[in-house]
Amino acid sequence: MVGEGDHGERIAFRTCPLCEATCGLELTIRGDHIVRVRGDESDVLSHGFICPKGAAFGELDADPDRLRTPRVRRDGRLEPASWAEAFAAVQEGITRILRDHGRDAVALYLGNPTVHSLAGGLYTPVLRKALGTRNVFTASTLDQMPKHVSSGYLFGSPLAVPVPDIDRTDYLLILGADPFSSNGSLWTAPDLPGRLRALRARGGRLVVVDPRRSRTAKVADLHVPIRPGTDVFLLLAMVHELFAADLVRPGHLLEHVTGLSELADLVSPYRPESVAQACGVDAELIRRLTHELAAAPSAAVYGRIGTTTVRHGTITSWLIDVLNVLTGNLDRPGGAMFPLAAHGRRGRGIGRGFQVGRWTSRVRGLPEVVGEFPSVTLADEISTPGEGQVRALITFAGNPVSSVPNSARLDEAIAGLEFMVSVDPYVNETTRHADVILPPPPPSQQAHYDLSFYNFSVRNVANFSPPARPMSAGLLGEGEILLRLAAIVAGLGADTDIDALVETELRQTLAGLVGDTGPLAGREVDDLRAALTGDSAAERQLDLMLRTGPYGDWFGERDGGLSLARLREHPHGIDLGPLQPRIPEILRTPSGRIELCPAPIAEEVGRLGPAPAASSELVLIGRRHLRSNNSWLHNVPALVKGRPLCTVVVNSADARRLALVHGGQARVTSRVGEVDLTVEVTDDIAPGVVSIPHGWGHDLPGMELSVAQQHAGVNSNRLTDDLSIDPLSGNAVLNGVPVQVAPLPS
Ligand SMILES: Nc1nc2c(c(=O)[nH]1)N[C@H]1C(S)=C(S)[C@@H](COP(=O)(O)OP(=O)(O)OC[C@H]3O[C@@H](n4cnc5c(=O)[nH]c(N)nc54)[C@H](O)[C@@H]3O)O[C@H]1N2
Ligand SMILES: Nc1nc2c(c(=O)[nH]1)N[C@H]1C(S)=C(S)[C@@H](COP(=O)(O)OP(=O)(O)OC[C@H]3O[C@@H](n4cnc5c(=O)[nH]c(N)nc54)[C@H](O)[C@@H]3O)O[C@H]1N2
Ligand code: SF4
Ligand SMILES: [Mo]
Repeated sequence: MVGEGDHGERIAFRTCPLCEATCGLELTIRGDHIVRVRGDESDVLSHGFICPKGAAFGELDADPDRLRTPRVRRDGRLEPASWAEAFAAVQEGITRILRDHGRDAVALYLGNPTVHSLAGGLYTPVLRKALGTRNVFTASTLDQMPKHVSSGYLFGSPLAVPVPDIDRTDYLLILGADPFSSNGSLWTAPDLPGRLRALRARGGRLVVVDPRRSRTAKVADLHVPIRPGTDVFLLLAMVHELFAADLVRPGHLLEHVTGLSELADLVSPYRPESVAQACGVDAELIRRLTHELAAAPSAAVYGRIGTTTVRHGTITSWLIDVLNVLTGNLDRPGGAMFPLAAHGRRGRGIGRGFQVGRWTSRVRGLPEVVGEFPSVTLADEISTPGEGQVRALITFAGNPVSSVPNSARLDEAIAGLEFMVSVDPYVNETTRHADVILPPPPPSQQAHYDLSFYNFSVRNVANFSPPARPMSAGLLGEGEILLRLAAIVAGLGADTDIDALVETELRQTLAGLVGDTGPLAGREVDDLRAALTGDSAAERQLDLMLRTGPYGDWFGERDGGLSLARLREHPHGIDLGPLQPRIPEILRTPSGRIELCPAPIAEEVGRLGPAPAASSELVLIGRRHLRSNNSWLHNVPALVKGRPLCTVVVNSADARRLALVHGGQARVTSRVGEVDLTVEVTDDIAPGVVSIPHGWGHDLPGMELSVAQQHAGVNSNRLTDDLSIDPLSGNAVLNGVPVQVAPLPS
C-alpha cells in the first residue's frame, strides 16, 4: 500500500525479507529514496517490532555496491553487459556443456534468500525441472535437512514441521537455538524476545539447553550447558525417563500413533546416569527436566541449529517431536502445532510416506534427500574427473564458498569450473568466479509474499507487499531472470516468449481445477483466468494459490474468502487466527498414523551405541549476532560498526590452560584448515568449547564489497569438515568440530 504524505513523501508497507520473522516494515520514501524505516505498528503479526537489520533495510536496498547491470567475463574480467549479451553468454556456455556432457554436468546451488523471495519460491522449481540434473544442492543441507527427514519419517511429509505455540504455552524447552539473536527459525514469530518475556510474565517456564550462555539462555529460568553434539543422548535419556517413570501420556494422540512399544525398547539402554558424563549434564537434572515437562499443563520442545547441524541431527530432531508426542503436547493449543498457510493445502491423512536415496551421488555415493545432494559433496562432484563430472554451476541467492564446510576446497573447485552463472546482487566470495552474473532488483522493487515462512508461523496470517518502488530502468524482475534461465537450459533459447509459456501453464492448472470434483467443477477456464489479478505472472500465480487455498474465495464460491485483491486492501496483513489442530489430516504416512519408531531411525539409534565417556577435547561451535545474517549483510555500514563481531570466544579455564589472552590473537586449527583471529575470554561458554560466527572472511581477491572488505573477519568454514555429516540427512556438521587453539605472538 502506498500513500502520499507531506513534502512529497509517501509511506509504503512491506514485509521484511531478511529473516524468518516476517516483520512488517513502514517505509518512508522521498522521491526515489527510502529515507526512514520503522516497524509497522498495525502489522497483524509483528505489531511494530523490528530489529537492527530491518531498520537498515533502506541502506541495504540502496547499497552502492549492489549490481545494477549484468556482468559478463571478458578477458578474465567481469565487465558490465546488457541483458541480451548476458543471456547470450549463458546460452553459449551452458548449451555446449549440456550437449557434450549431459544434464548432470550442470549443478544448481540454491541459497538461503531463495526462500525469502516470491519469484524464487515460484520459479526455482521451474528452473530445476527444466535443468533436469541430479546435481541439485541447497542451503538446506547446511541447516535444517535433519528436521525434514525426521518429519518425513514421523508424519509422512518433510514439510510437516510443528512450531511451539508460544503465545499459549506454559513451558518451553529450547535446545540449540538462540531466538534472541536469530529472531527464530522454522518458527515465524516476530518479536520472539517479547513473546518469550510474556511467557515468563504469565508464569510460564523457559529452559534453554546450549553450550553457550546465549542471549536467550540469559533470560531463561534455567540454562543447561551441554557438551556440543550430545543432545541426542540427553533426549534419549529424557524419553527413557518418561517410560521408566510411567509419564507417557499421548492423550488425544493415542489413537494416531504406532510404534510406542518399539520406542520404549529402543530407548531402554539410555538411563540418565548412562548419558550424564557425555552430555556434561547431571542425571538428576535430566530427570527433573523430564518430570517438569511431563507435569506442565501445556509444553513444547523446540530445537534448531545446535540440534540439526550436528553429527546426529536427524535422530536429535526426531527425539524432539517424540517428546512432544509422548507428553500429549503435539497438535494441541500451547503445545507444538502445525500451521496452515493461506497458500497451503489440507491433506488426506494418509499417503505414500517418505523415502530417501532414490539415487545416489556419483563420488561419495551419498543418498538423495528431498531430491538433492548434500552441499558438502559439491566440491567432490566438481573436482573428481569421470563420466557425470560437474563442469558448470548455476547459483541462485547462494554463497557456498562462504557457507559450506571446507570452504577453501570448494573455492578452489569452483575456480576450476568450465562455466558458471550466478543470480546475485553482489560480486562476493562465490560470484567472483562466475562467467555471468545476473542481478535481481533491490528488495524494495520486488513484490513479496512469504511462501515459505507462513508454513512455520505462530498464527496463520497472510500479507502481500507490492513493490514499494517501481523497477529501475535497466533491471529485470527475478521471476523473468529465472524463467529465461529455465528456457535456456530447456533448449528453447534465450528469446523464448516466456509470458506465453507461463500463461499456458496457468491455464493448464485452471483446466485441472474445473475438471475436478472440487468447488470449481464445471466453471469456465476463461472466466477464472479473467478474474485473476496481479501485475506479474508471479502475482497471478499467487492469486490462484490464495483463492484455491484453505481460506480462499474460490472465485466467488466462498463469501469473504481470500484473494490477492483482498490482501491488497489490507496492507498490514490479514490475521487468520490462532493455530488449529491438524492431526490426522496432515499425516501422509502409509499407516495414516504418527510413526514413532520408523525403521531407518531405529537402525541409526542402534548404530549410535552407548553414550561416550566425558571428553575434554576442544570443539568449535558457531553463533549468530543480531546485526548479521549469514554472509551477506556485512556491506551495510550500520550493521558492521562498533567492535568486531568475528572473534573466537573461549572459556576462562581454557584460556588459562592454553595461554590465550582476551584481545590477543590466536590460531584455530582443525583437520581441514586454520584461521587467525582475536580472542574473547568469557565464562558464558562451557569449558572445552570455542565459538566463531560464520559468514565472515571477506578478503578474497576479486570481490566488490567495499565495506565488508574492511571488516573482513575470517571464514569459520575453513575449519568445518566436509567429511563429517549427519548420516540420515547428509546435513553438514557445523557444531562440535574438533579444533586446537594456540596463541599467536602479538
Ligand atoms: N559454520 C557455519 N556455516 C553455516 C552456518 C552456521 O551456522 N555455521 N549456517 C548455515 C545456514 S543455516 C545457512 S541458511 C547457510 C546459508 O548459505 P547460503 O545461502 O549459501 O549463504 P548466504 O550467506 O545466505 O548467501 C546469500 C546469497 O544471496 C544473495 N542475495 C541476497 N539477496 C538476494 C536476492 O534478493 N536475490 C538473489 N538472487 N540473491 C540474493 C547474497 O548476495 C548472497 O550471495 O549457511 C550455512 N553455513
Ligand atoms: N541475526 C541473525 N539472525 C539470523 C541469522 C543470522 O545469521 N543472524 N541466520 C538465519 C538462519 S539462516 C537461521 S538457520 C537461523 C538459525 O536460528 P538459531 O538456531 O536460533 O540460531 P543460532 O543463533 O545459531 O543458535 C544456535 C544455538 O545453538 C547453540 N549450539 C551449538 N551447538 C550446540 C549443541 O550441540 N547443542 C545445543 N543444545 N546447542 C548448541 C549455539 O551456542 C547457539 O546459541 O537464524 C536466522 N536468523
Ligand atoms: S527480525 Fe527479521 S524480519 Fe524482523 S526486522 Fe529483523 S531481520 Fe527483518
Ligand atoms: Mo539457515
